[in-house]
Amino acid sequence: MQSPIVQKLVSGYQEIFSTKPLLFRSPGRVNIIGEHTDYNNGFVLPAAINKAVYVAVEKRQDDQIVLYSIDFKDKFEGHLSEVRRSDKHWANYILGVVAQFLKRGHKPGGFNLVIDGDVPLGAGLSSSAAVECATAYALNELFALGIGKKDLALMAQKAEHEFAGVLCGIMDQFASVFGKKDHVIKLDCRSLDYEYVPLKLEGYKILLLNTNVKHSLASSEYNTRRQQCEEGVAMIGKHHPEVKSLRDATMEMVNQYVKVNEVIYRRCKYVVEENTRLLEGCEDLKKGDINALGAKMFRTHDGLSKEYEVSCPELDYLVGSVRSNPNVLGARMMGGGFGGCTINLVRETAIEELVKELSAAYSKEMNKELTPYIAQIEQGTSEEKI
Ligand code: GAF
Repeated sequence: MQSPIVQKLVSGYQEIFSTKPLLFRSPGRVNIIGEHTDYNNGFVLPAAINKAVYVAVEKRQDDQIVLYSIDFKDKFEGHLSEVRRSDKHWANYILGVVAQFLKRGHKPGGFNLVIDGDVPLGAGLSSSAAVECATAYALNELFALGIGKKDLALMAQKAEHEFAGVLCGIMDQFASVFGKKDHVIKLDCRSLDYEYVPLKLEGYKILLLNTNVKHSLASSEYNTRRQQCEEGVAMIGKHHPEVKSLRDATMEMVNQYVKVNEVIYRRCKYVVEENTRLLEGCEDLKKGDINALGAKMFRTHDGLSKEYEVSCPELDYLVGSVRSNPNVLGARMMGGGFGGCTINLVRETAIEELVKELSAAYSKEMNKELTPYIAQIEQGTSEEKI
C-alpha cells in the first residue's frame, strides 16, 4: 500500500512524463544531543525520522535536466553542460548535487526528476539535507556510478556549502543516509566512524514542537558561529599547535587562552562542554538512564541560548514551559537554531494533554501556532518500490 505522498508523486510524475520512474526516499533527522559540534570535528547523536523527501527519477536520452517540484508547482529546465546556481531556491539543492558529481569526474546523463516530501521546511529537521541525499542516492543508482554512502553524504554536504551558502557540518546528510530504525547514530565527525546505539525510551516518546519561526537568519549567523569557533582554535593553537579544532581543546585551554575575548570565549566554552555532555549522554542512553540524558538536554539548551546565542524567544519559551513538568525528561532547541523545533522527551501518556496546554499558551504568548510531531526513528535513504 503506497502512502498518499508517494501516490501523489508518482501520478504527478506520470502526468508530466507519461512513463514509470524509479523512486527514492531520504528522511529528515532529529538530534538527541550534540548541537553545533559537527563542524568542530566533535560528536553528534542524530537519527533519521518518519518524515522524508521523495524523488521520482528517470534517465533521458539527451543531456537535459528537467526538474519539477510538486510543493512549489514549479519547473526547472537546464543542461548538464551548464550546471550553476539558479534563481529557483528549491532547484539549487538538486543542482548543487549534480555539480558535485561533475566535479568528481562522474558522468551522469540527462534526467527527469519530480520531488515532493513531508519534511517541514525551515523547521530544523534538515529538509535540505534530505533533498540533497535523495538526489545523490538516486543519481548514483540511476547511472550506476558505484559511489559509496559516506561519499554520497559528503557530496550532499558540499552541495549545501556551494549552492545554498551554508557552511554546515556533516551531521544532517550523514543521518539522512545512514539512519537505522529505532537507533541513534553516534558519529565522530572527524573520522566519520560511527556506532548505532538502540534508542530505548521505555514509555517516553520524542515530541517535536515546531515554533513555526522559519530560521531564515540562520545561514549567515551559522557561518559566523563557525568562524568564531575557528578564531578560538587559532587563539589556543598559538600555544598548543596540536589543537586543530575545538574537538582537541580542553576547558583548561579555553579558560587560559580565550577568556580575553568574551564572545569567542562563550562560543568555545559551549562547544567544548557540549562535546563532553554528548559523550556522557550517550553512556546514559546505553545504561537506560534517560532521566540523566534528559537533564543534559536542558543544559544543552541553556548553553545554546545563553552562550552560543542561537536560540530565539519562541524556542526559549517552549523549553521554559516544560522545564519543571514531571512528564518531560528533557527539552532543548534542535538544529542550527533561530527558529525551528524543540525536541522533547515526554511520557507517552502525557503527550496529548501537554500539546493541548502548550498550544493554547504558545498562541496566547507568542501569537503563533504550535505544530507538534511525534518523531519515529526510521531507516536512512532507500529506493522504494512503486
Ligand atoms: C544545521 C547544520 F546543517 C548541521 O551541520 C549542524 O551543524 C546543526 O545545524 C547544528 O548542530 O542543521
